[in-house]
Amino acid sequence: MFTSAQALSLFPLLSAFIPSALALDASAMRSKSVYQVITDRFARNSSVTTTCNVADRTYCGGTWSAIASELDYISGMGFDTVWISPVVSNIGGTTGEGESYHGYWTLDPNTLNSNFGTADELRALSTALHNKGMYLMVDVVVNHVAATSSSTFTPSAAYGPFSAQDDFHPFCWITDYSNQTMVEQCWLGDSSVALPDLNTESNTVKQYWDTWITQLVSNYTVDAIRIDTVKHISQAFWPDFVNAAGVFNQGEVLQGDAAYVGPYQNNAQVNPFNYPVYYPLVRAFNGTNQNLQELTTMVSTVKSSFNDPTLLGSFLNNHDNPRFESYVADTSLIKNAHAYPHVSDGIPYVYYGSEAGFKGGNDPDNREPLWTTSYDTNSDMYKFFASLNAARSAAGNASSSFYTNQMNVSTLSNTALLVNKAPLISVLSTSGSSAADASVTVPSSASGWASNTKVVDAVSCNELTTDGSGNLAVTIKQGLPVVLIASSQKGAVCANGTTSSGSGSGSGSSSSSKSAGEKTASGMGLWMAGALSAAVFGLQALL
Ligand code: ABC
Ligand code: CA
Repeated sequence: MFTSAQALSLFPLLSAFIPSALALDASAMRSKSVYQVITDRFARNSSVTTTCNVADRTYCGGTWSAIASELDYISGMGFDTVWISPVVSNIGGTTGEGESYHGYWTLDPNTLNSNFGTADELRALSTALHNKGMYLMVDVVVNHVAATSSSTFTPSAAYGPFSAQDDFHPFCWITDYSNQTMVEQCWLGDSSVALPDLNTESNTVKQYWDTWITQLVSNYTVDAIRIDTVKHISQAFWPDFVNAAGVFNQGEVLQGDAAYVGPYQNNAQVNPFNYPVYYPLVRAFNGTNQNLQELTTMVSTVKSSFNDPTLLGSFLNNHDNPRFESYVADTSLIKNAHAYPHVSDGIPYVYYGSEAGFKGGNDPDNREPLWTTSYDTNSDMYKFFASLNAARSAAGNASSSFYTNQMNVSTLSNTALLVNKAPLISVLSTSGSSAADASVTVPSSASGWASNTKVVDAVSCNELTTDGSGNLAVTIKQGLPVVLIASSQKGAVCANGTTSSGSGSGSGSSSSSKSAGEKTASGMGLWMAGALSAAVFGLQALL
């Protein structure tokens, strides 16, 4: 079986007309592993040398074309999908909260943010990713635009399509997050930067956005979208929007209560980030010997609250929360916490800089420039993420149901968590790096392993063998995570050696696996139909 890129290279003429992308649907997305960047902070042209002070909240010079130049750095850790900041033009100048460098302060959704590059450069990033068998995820904001003051804000042509008073909900601040009508119809922001709330119940606004997302995806060959502020728009808005997008969506419903977040997946066709697990996950590893009960209970709650927990976005860090590393310095606790999203249900997301040991706290401190690290591919954490991605891909290759089967999570001791997502079985520890060696047993009843089965730990690359009953004795050393898979996968997870977390084997491995639902031949047909109809009807590009 050859890849789309290879297929297209056989037909150079065709490939000139058909985007080489294989847009991601839900089933294809399950096998993906996402690296999140802040476009302004991930990479910039080397000719720009100004200092980037995060506290200033100003543009630091990151661009789409500079991201395209660092794709090997990302794929070298085994990530195959890149989530970039919102791409549309934002309010200019400075505010009480600095500049719009993060991209969430929309001015005109019909034009691009020129700080990040041109339309051709965005397309070139998309193409560069696809040529490497990688995927582009774009962040989209449809809840609001931005203004420097709530009282002086007036809809005008500057806001592109949103120039009428009726396009907006009347001004009021969101002051009570338990009042859902207020959450949906009042404004986010504050006296420095107001986020005028769009009247997404209006047919004009709704239809604009549906057309906009179809064209954005098509114009830039976007493979998946991250949707901002999902809970600030009524659930009824979303099904048409996500269908118009036609690609996988991961949505931000910033709430820790699974009962609140669940309906967005179950009714509104949005796949939320797993904020319900995020908070207990941070607390579980926030210091040694934390109680693990809250996390195991939440895993059960999530299972009963969501139609499909395997499509949730699993993360430890992102651009809105203090980095985990700002709470915890112990490298073993950090590794265990980072392992969780990779070895559990859902699509793993890693926020840029986690591999570089960044430890910024609250926004804006958690948005450090990455160029100061010289894109070091030899750091312990860089290699650790490569091992995690390799283990996850190996499990997906070993079992067709790996991504869709739901895990079981339980405790093996007060400090050891068993994450059982066969054929990947992990023991995560809260004991910290200075703890004495500790032994736990993974029972055959949980793992399903037969007697005398050889397994390998993708982190240490040590091999272990089950006993005559199929039970496995695991020694936790220095509080490090243990990520186990059948030894037949050793070549995939520990290609270069037998010791250390740095197997360095993750390069490109996860992008090589294609799951059953991936749009291959038929997807190409769709793209061809799209290209033809665009040519025939002269489809007007909004962007
Ligand atoms: C700016 C400054 C910040 C300053 C802030 C007030 O203003 O930079 O330093 O603190 C963008 C920028 C930000 C900017 C904001 C506002 O715009 O990135 O730098 O902050 O101008 C999304 C994006 C986010 C983006 C926006 C706006 C939305 O991911 O990057 O911000 O487009 C709410 C929204 C959520 C939003 C988030 C920032 O604010 O719902 O969509 N994120 C509670 C509420 C949440 C609320 C959260 C805010 O507080 O329920 O709705 O998020 O802190 C749990 C509970 C949760 C609770 C948390 C705190 O605790 O279960 O409900 O969340 O236990
Ligand atoms: Ca709203």
